[in-house]
Amino acid sequence: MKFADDFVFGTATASYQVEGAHDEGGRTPSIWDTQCRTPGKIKNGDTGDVACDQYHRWPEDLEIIKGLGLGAYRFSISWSRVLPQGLGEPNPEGIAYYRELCRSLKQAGISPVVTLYHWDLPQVLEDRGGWTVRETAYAFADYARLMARELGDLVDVWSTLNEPWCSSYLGYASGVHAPGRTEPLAALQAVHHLNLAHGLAARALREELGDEVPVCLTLNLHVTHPLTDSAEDIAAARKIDVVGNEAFLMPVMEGVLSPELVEITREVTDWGFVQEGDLELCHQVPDILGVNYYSTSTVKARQEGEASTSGGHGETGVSPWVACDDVVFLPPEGPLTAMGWNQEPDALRRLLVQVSRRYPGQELMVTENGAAFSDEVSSDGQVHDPDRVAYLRQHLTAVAQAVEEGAQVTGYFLWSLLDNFEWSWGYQKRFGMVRVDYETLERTPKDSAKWYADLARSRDLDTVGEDWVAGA
Ligand code: PNW
Repeated sequence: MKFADDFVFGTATASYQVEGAHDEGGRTPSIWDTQCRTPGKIKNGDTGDVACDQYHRWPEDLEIIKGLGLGAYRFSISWSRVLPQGLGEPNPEGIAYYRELCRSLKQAGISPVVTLYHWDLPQVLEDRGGWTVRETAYAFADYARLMARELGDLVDVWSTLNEPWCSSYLGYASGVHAPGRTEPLAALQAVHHLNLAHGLAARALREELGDEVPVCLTLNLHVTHPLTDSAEDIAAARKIDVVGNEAFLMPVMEGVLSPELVEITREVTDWGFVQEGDLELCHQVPDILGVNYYSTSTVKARQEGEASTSGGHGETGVSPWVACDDVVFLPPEGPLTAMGWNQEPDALRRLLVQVSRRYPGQELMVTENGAAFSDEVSSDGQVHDPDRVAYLRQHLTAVAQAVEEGAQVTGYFLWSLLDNFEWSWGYQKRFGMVRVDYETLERTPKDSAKWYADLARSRDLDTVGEDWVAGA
């Protein structure tokens, strides 16, 4: 099985997870700086203050990406680094940093794929209501326009939002993510204002850059199985599909607020905060729909007297699944990754094919896929991570099969380039194909990096990396 010559093999990171330099170069705090300073929110009290120090060490990281022969680097811009007040006066030092990074990537033949929002909202904007207020969506569009003007000549793909599901439901319903609020109504307001933010920003990018430069939106589409084929269990799975996926897909792809979503959430809100004309504004079909995929869930209808579950997404005890108390998430079945997530590669194939059938002609990219495992440095100084190699092989096979079945998937971005700050888990979970020693910040490519480089070179899943298979 071979990938086409123009299929993009890339890798991804996000500003707060790798940059560090939290108080340098004019950057102001984001909601994640605040979250990390709130006791009990992050394992081990970890913060992104230093992270992988990519702010200073990016030339080394660029060399690594180049050495692996990858075609694209997906990274995100720290909003509060370029606009310290969230809006208004830009910070030239912050802009210069990203210009230099993009320019150097291009010079090295690596496409910059830029995400404008990977969860690090300027704290000043959260203080004014964050994603619960529509002003934040307008501020985001202004920020997008500024970036288009400043970096437009250097960026190959513009992605508006990364996983608005996480920003809204983990940020405002379960509180596992910043800003750590646990208010169902706020979460649904955030859903709408994030959709609006995508729409307004996509329009601004298109106005500034024309239709040639692709605009992307990245969603973590949830694959949810009903435990049995009973009508109740099927309805439970559909509920998760609506609250998790339709909440974003329908406004952005179709210009519609899902009637099922309105029905499910009617005890929380009448959606009166959706103003006349908003859905038209949300309706900016991305040139590329980015799909982030890691694992799947199985659910069933809750029986009377049965406890509800949090849906496996954190430990505040409050579920991110607004208005889904009657849905029970089953414990995932092994082999699990270090996150406790199950592995179901074929679900990625089905998901890509399904999305393609629903939106014929839609270009897709897998903007994130990967896994955390408990990698150790072995006595030879190398990091042998056969579990990750197997995970990648299986999931890339699923992508190739989806392409064979007609899905228009044009790229794959391995999450992540580096071990990095894994949000509420801190540095405990390692997703990198390159190991980071958090004492010395030294980078060591794992076996998986060598395997991935091999694939990017040969494009052939049948012959890739036999040397890197465990024990071979
Ligand atoms: C994604 N969930 O996060 C993010 O885009 C990355 O920043 C992150 O490091 C990576 O996946 C690994 O976790 C997710 O609870 C976090 O369903 C949580 C969920 C999904 C994705």
